[in-house]
Amino acid sequence: MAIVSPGFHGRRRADPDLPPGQYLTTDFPVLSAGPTPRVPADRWQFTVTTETGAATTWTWADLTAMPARDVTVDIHCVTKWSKLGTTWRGVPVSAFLEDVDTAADYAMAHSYGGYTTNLPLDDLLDDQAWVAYRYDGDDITPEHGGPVRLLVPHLYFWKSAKWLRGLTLMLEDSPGFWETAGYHDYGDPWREQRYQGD
Ligand SMILES: Nc1nc2c(c(=O)[nH]1)N[C@H]1C(S)=C(S)[C@@H](COP(=O)(O)O)O[C@H]1N2
Ligand SMILES: [Mo]
Repeated sequence: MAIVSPGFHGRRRADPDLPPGQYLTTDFPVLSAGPTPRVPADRWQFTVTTETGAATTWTWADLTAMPARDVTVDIHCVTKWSKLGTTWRGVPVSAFLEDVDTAADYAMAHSYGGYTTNLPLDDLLDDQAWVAYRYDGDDITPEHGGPVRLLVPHLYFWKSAKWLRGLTLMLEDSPGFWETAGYHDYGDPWREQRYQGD
């Protein structure tokens, strides 16, 4: 006699907060392509460079004196874990672009250690992206990108560059570290844009 529990019958209803192909995790996995750079906050610098080479630099003291936001966001890694309701403090990326004269449509985020990732500039504006320096009420640990990481939660989490050190503004899109290896240039988890061509 076959016993079929009604609870396991048919397709399970998907969690509406979970993009296609993702599963929930409650821990916080560390994903780093190389060794963890140790950057003391008092030596951290962040430079925005335009397509003409004009550069503006902020220090940790500058960053932490700027108006910050506390945000609660869901994050989605392309290796299929998602973590819901993560809490961060950061300065909106827009604040660093206000006085910058640019015609660029794209940006390359650069990290201490050499990691890069490309994004459309529009995806860094408004309430979509932060230069983050607190996680869950504490300093961001080095493993998770401290002292400062980019936070762009509406795209796959590889776009959220850890150990952020700069943004280079670009007239044309150009692939970063994972994008050169075949990952998607945009990376929208809701459209499951994992690889080039998705
Ligand atoms: N500098 C740098 N940033 C990075 C990475 C990296 O290897 N180096 N990995 C990316 C990937 S693939 C993911 S999923 C997240 C992981 O962040 P976490 O280690 O805090 O979970 O960081 C992203 N940012
Ligand atoms: Mo990832």
